[in-house]
Amino acid sequence: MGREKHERIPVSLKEAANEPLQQRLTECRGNVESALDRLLPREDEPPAVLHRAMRYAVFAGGKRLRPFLVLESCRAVGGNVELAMPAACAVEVLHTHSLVHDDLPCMDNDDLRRGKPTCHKVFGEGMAVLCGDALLSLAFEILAVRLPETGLDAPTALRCTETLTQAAGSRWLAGGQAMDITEQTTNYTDRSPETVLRIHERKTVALMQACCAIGGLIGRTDDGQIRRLREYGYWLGLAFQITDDILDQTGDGKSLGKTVGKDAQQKKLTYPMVFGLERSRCLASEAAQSAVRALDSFDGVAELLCALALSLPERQS
Ligand code: GRG
Repeated sequence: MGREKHERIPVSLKEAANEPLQQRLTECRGNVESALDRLLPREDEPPAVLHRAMRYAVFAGGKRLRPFLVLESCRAVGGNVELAMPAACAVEVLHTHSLVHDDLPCMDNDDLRRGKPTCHKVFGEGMAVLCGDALLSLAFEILAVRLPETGLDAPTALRCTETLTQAAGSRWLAGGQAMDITEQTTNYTDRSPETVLRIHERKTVALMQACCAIGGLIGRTDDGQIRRLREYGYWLGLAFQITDDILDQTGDGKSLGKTVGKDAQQKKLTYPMVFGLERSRCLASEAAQSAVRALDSFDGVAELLCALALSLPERQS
């Protein structure tokens, strides 16, 4: 009502859309980091070393893409973005948990994350395991306690919690990591497109879909819109992870803030391994365009979500 119908962003105009996108991403990062600062235990609260580790991992940097998806999905359905801030923080805290555990010697054994030494390199392995555990627990505490405090109704807050719980569990995020590890130990005997897709859907896509759905839920939209946001999240997450695979081969470690070339070294099943680099680039771009198409019926109010999707295959960090 009273909102002009905007043209959908044509792919060729994606650069033009980048400035507002960059502005909103910067604004989102600032707001989310201030909110995270209020939600995380203080560094001097005992046990101080654990709280220092949690803050180190959360504030080491990071694009804050998942909170952006929560907030922008809420905005796109006309919701009150302020009500979505605790959920935006919860998904970032859960994501950081997964990074801390992913970097452990028993998993990917990485020394560098977000341009800094990984949590276990600074605090030791035992403390990094506990830091990850405490972050996972904090993510759900934020949803259970802080989200209802905004005045959001209890059934909606519960649906948000259910959405994140499912996305994180053994069928999705944790399950994707399990498949990833299994592929490495079996020396990637199965190099099929179906298998790499199954892993990516779990390891990366599911959480991004959950972020979009949670934003829509807090915006109190209908099931049809939630379905469209989920579909957008699916294609966006796929474009993101295919590009991540490509950047691990072709990217610059300094911009990425992590060691490159690890996928090949650890014999990970990736898109470039299955499809080659050129085809992978096309698939990332097609996935980004499918994300935009999923939001066709939003009539321009989801411009920045579309711009984000189109920017992903070009990303360097
Ligand atoms: C959540 C119960 C539970 C278990 C987690 C360790 C683990 C199980 C999963 C690891 C999943 C993982 C690290 C997937 C990779 C996804 C990915 C490409 C992360 C990098 O995301 P960016 O680039 O990172 O958005 P920043 O640092 O910008 O936030």
